[in-house]
Order: sequence, then C-alpha cells, then structure tokens
Amino acid sequence: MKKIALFLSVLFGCAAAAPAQENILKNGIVDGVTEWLMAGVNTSEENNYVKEKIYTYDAEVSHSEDWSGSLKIGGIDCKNGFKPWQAWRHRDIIVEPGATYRISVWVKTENVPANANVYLGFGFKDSANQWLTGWVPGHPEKNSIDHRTSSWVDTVKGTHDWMELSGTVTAPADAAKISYLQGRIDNIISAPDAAVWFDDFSIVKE
Ligand SMILES: [Ca+2]
Repeated sequence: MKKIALFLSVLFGCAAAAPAQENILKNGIVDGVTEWLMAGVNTSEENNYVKEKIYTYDAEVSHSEDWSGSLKIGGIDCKNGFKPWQAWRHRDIIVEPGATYRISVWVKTENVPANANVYLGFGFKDSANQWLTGWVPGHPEKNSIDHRTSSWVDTVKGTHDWMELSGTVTAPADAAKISYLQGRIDNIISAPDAAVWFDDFSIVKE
C-alpha cells in the first residue's frame, strides 16, 4: 500500500507541478494601451477621420471581471467616400520556430454593418526582420492573413456580447517573431453608431 500511495503522490505531485502554459503576449488583458499602437490610415480632418476619436482605450468595458478595460474602434463617419482601415496593433512578439501557438481574442460589437470585416490579422518575420511567406494555408504567396484567410473572423457582427475567436498557427521554421498582430475592422465608410471592442488577447504555446 505504501508503494501505491507513494506512486500516487508522485503522480499527482507531478501533475500539480506541471506549469500552466503562459500567455506570451504582454498586456493581452489590455490594462491601458502599453504595447498597443494605432495602425491604419492617417488622420484626415477633411474626411472627418480623426484617429484619436475613432481608436480609444475603453476603461468602462472589459471582457473579464478584472475591469482592466479594452481596445475600442468606432464612430467612423467619413465624408468623402474614402474607405479607411483601422487596427489596434501589438508590438512584435518573439516566437519559437516550428512551435504551434493557440491565439485567441474576445470581441464585442455594436451595430457593425454586415459588409464590415472584423478579424485578427498577423504575419511572421525572420531574424532579419523580413516577412515570411508560405505559411498561410492555400495562399503560398501571402505574408500575412486578411479577412479572407484569417481563422479569427467575427462572422456575426451586428450587435453581440463578448465572443471568443480562437485558433492555432504553427510558426514557420525560420520564424523569429509574430509581427502586426492586430484586432482590425475595415470596409466601413460611414457607420457612426458602429463599434467593436477587443480584449483578453492570448498567445499560448501548445
Ligand atoms: Ca481587459
């Protein structure tokens, strides 16, 4: 019996000691905008497109109960027919070549038009900071994913509560980092009542 008890304690001891895989993304919980940058077209006053009004850190809206806030994009109301694009972009993330990562994000929307695209995009770069191609399934020529090729697309849009977009990707053999990881909305000229919130981004090695 003693041997069995010892065996079990070792077994469960090991299980308890196994470390949970860590989120390698800094400030994935969006506690402020550290690590996050406003990507997309430049501000154009003539077009009623002012980035600082359209991109905001929303301290009042959080996915989890840590009340750490979220990244918001909304209130787009362009006047000259030009179709801008918007994304909150994370700084480069160091990855292990050949490793598989689960990437996820939570998305909430309000009045997002059906023709808008809400998704997560990113690419891989090598240690010389060059974009890598050949890793987007079915699109060997592409160096990053878009709303057609992303596994992280909000197909519901309209108005919905927090919804998780999750999927896996394997870093190419010569990858050094994930670049331009971004929560993005595009294809809107004017939808002043529309908004999207992104929160709890996560990249975990499988
Ligand atoms: Ca948050």
